[in-house]
Amino acid sequence: MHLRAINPNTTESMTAAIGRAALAAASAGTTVTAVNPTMGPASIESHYDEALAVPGLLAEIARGEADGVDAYVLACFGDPGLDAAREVASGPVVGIAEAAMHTATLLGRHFSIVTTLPRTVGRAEELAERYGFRAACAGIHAVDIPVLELDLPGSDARRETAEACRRALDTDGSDVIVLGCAGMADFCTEVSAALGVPVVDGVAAATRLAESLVVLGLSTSRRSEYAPPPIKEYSGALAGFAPAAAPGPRRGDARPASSPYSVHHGGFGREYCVLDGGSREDRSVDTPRSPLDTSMWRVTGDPLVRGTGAGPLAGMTVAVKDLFEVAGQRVGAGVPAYLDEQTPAVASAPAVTALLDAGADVVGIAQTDEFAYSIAGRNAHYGAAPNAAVPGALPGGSSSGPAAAVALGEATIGLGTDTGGSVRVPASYQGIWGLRTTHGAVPVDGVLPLAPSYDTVGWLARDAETLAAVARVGLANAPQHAGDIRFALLDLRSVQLPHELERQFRRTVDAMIADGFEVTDAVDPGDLAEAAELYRVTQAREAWLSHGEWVRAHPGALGADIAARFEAAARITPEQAAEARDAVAVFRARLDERAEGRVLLLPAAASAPPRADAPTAEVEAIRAATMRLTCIAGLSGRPALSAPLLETAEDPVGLSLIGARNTDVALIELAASVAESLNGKDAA
Ligand code: 2AL
Repeated sequence: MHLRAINPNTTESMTAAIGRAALAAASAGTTVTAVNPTMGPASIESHYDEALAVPGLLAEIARGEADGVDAYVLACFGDPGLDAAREVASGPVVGIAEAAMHTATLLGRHFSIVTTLPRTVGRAEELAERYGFRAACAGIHAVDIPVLELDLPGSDARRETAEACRRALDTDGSDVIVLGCAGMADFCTEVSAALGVPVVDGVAAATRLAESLVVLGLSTSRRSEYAPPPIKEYSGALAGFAPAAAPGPRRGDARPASSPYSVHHGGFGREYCVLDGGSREDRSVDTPRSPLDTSMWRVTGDPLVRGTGAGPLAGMTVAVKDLFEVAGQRVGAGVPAYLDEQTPAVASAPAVTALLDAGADVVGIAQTDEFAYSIAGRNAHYGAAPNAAVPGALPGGSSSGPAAAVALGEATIGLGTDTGGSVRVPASYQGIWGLRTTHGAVPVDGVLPLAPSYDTVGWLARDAETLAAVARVGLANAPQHAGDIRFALLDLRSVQLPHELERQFRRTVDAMIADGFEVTDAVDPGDLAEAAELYRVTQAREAWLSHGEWVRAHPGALGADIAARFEAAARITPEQAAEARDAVAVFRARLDERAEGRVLLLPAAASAPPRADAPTAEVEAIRAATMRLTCIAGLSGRPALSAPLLETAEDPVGLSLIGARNTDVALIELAASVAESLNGKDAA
C-alpha cells in the first residue's frame, strides 16, 4: 500500500518531520511518502493562508493519483481543502484534525486541544462542531508559538506545549490531549510521558485510519456530495485547475484514472506536474520525494557514511543496494525477516570503500528485489520504487532502489549488482546509464551472493561522464584493455521483440551508421531461448545453494513470486546443473569466436517498463523475454552497458552494448561517443 502524507504548507523540514511520524505509525508493508507543494504559504495560521494553501494541496493530490497513491493524510490541523481533496482523490483522504478528534473520543470522555496561535482556535472550534464532537471537546487552547517556531533549534516549544497541555487538563477537566498542529507530531511521546494521559498526534492517527480504510476496501462515496466536480471552465491563473473529463487509462498510469481532476502546465512555473500530455522531461523534473520513501530507501543518513571528500568522486553521493555490507549497518536483501536476523557489518565491502575513498558519500541503503532474484523491481514487502521516467510503471530490478534514487536525483551514483540484468534493466526502464562489469573484475567480498558464477558489481548514473568516472575508480585494480570500436548486431529472431521496439532499434542503428560508426551484420549467438534456459538452470542451482537453507527455514517470509522461483530452484538437480554448465561453456566459446573484435549492439530490455500493477503473469512473461537478451553478458562474463539512447513510442528502452571482457571503461567511452553523435543530431 502506498500512503502519502501531504503537508499543505511549503516548509520541507516540517514535511520531513510529518513523514517520520507517519512512517513510525504505518505498518511494515506500507510505503509512506511525504510531500509538500512548492507554491503557497510557508505555514498555515490564518484563513487567508488556509485558502491559498488549497491549490497546492490539490496539485499534490493530482500528482498522487498519477503515482498510484492508495490513501492520503492531509497533514495540517485546519484540515484545509479536505472536502475538495475527497472529490478528486480515488482513495480515502483523512485529515489530521478529524483523525485526532475521532481517536481522542475512543480514549476518554473529554479531550482538550492545544494549538499554536490564538487565532487558530476558532478554526479548531469550527471543526470540532462540524465533526460532531462539540460535547467531547472540553476546551481549545493556544500555546502562542507560531508554527515555524515549533522546531527551531534551542526552542522551548516542547516544554511550553507540555505546560499548556497540563493547564488545559486542569482547566477543562479533560482526560485526553489532542495536539493541534502537524508541527507538534514529534512532541507526542514526550508530552504524554510528562502528563500521564493519552496524547493524540493527528498525523499518526490519520496514518493508521487511512491504512485501515484501504485494508477494509473502503473509499470516499461518489454518490452525491463527493462525486467528481462538474466539468467547467476556469479562468486566469486557475485555468489549469479546471475539472476535466476523466482520461481513459493510459500506459504508465498506476490504475485507470477515476478522478477527472488534472493539473496542466500553464503559467505556474515548475511546481506543477503534467499529468496529461507534456514531455517526459516535464514529468520528471520536479516530483518532490521524501527520503522516507521506503519503496526506494531502507536507511538514509546525512550522509550515512562520509567519504574522504577528496578524489575524483568528491561531491557525489551514493545509493547502495541493500546487498552490500556498509559499516555499522545490516544487510537486508529486500527481505524484512532476513534483515531481522542480521548484525551490523564491522566494515564496508571493498566496492563501497572504493567509492568512499574516491571522495563520494554514501547517503543511504536502497531497496532491492528479494535476494536480488528478479528484474521487475516489485518487492512484496516494500512495494515498487517510483519510476521517474514513466510514472506508475515498474522501476526495474533488482537494483530498483539505487536506480530510482539516481533517476530522481536523490543520489549521483547507484551502486548495484547485476547477475542476470539487475543493473541494466532498471537503467533501461528509467532512462539512465547502467554498467554491468566484467565478471570477476570488481571484488564481490561483502556482497550477499545470488549466483556467484554470474554475480557482478555495477553502477548507475544519469550521464556517461559520471558513469565513466565511477568505473575508473571501481575498476582501478582490474586489468583494463582498449576496447573494440566496430559494432555488430545480433540475430535476435529467437527473442521476438515488439515491432515498434525493433523499428526503433533499427532507426538508431541506421543513425549510427550514418554518423560513421561501423556496424556489421548479425552475429548468430545461437538460439537465445535455449541460452536463457541454460542461464535459468545454472543461476537457479546457485541461488538455491546461496539461500535455499534460509528460505526453507523461513516459510512465508518471501513474496509469492520469489518464493515460487526458489521452489523451482530447489527442484534442479546437481546433474542438471552440471549438464547446463557444460552447455554454457560451449555458448561462451562460440560467442567469443563469433563476436571477436566487435562490440555487440542490442536493446537492453525486450520492452518498455510494465505498469506497476501489471498482473504477475505479465511481469513474468516480460522477464522471460528480457532474460533472452540480458543472459548473453551473464553467460559470457562480458561487461554490458545500458545507455538511454532508444525510445519506444512513449517510454524509454536502453541501448545495450556488450564488449570484450576487461574493456569496461572503453565500453562506456564508446557509448558516450555514440550518445554525443546521436544527441547532437537530435538537437540539429
Ligand atoms: C497548522 C498545521 O498543522 N500546519 C500549519 O502550517 N499550521 N496548524 C496550526 N494550528 O497552526
